[in-house]
Amino acid sequence: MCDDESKLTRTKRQWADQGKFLTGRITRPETDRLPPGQHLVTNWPVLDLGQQPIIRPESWRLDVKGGAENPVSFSWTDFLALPQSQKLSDIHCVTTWSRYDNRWEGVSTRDLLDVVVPRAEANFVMLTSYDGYTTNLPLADFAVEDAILATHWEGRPISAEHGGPMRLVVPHLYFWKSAKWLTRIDFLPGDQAGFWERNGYHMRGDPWAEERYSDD
Ligand SMILES: Nc1nc2c(c(=O)[nH]1)N[C@H]1C(S)=C(S)[C@@H](COP(=O)(O)O)O[C@H]1N2
Ligand SMILES: [Mo]
Repeated sequence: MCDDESKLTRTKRQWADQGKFLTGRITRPETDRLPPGQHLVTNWPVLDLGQQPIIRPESWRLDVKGGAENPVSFSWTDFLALPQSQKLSDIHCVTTWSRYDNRWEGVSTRDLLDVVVPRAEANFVMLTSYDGYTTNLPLADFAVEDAILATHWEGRPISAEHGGPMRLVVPHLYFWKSAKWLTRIDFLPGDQAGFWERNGYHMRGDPWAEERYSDD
């Protein structure tokens, strides 16, 4: 236990030294809330590859595998036993819609990282979902304060079409990085392209910099 804690503290200090937790959270004036090229919607469109898996809680798993000091395969019960958080954030989809003030509940990515502890050499994350979807992002972006492995939206369980029972939400990147039906997380030393990233989309996807396509 002592050993684990010193390892965790060491990892966190390394992240702090590298500025890993400093990049995502940006305070903006209300008038500057909509990123360039976006328009506001009040509905919540559904976008995916067209195959929406239905996962029963008994068979659901979240496997945190590659690049973790403490690899864990979470059952639904294990996952609900992690510390629970609430976040309020805006959605920015690369197809140009944005939706303000979404209230999420679930497990913050930081609380997950505290348990699994990425290895010191981990700098990127690969996410894999039940529909075969993959997407990649820097560990620093995955680890921002308002990123959440969400089970609830506006006080209700997230519907199957929006990625229930659990989806990632990383609000400061385009929404394609927010994997629905997430089932596997791998930490990698180098960046690897996920599904849309192999199909012409940007490796990072910052809406404020309009990082839409790979040649931007
Ligand atoms: N598993 C999975 N996650 C996914 C996708 C997908 O096809 N499969 N599509 C992405 C894209 S392109 C967007 S815009 C958002 C859409 O989420 P929503 O349908 O809840 O609006 O999910 C992202 N996460
Ligand atoms: Mo999207």
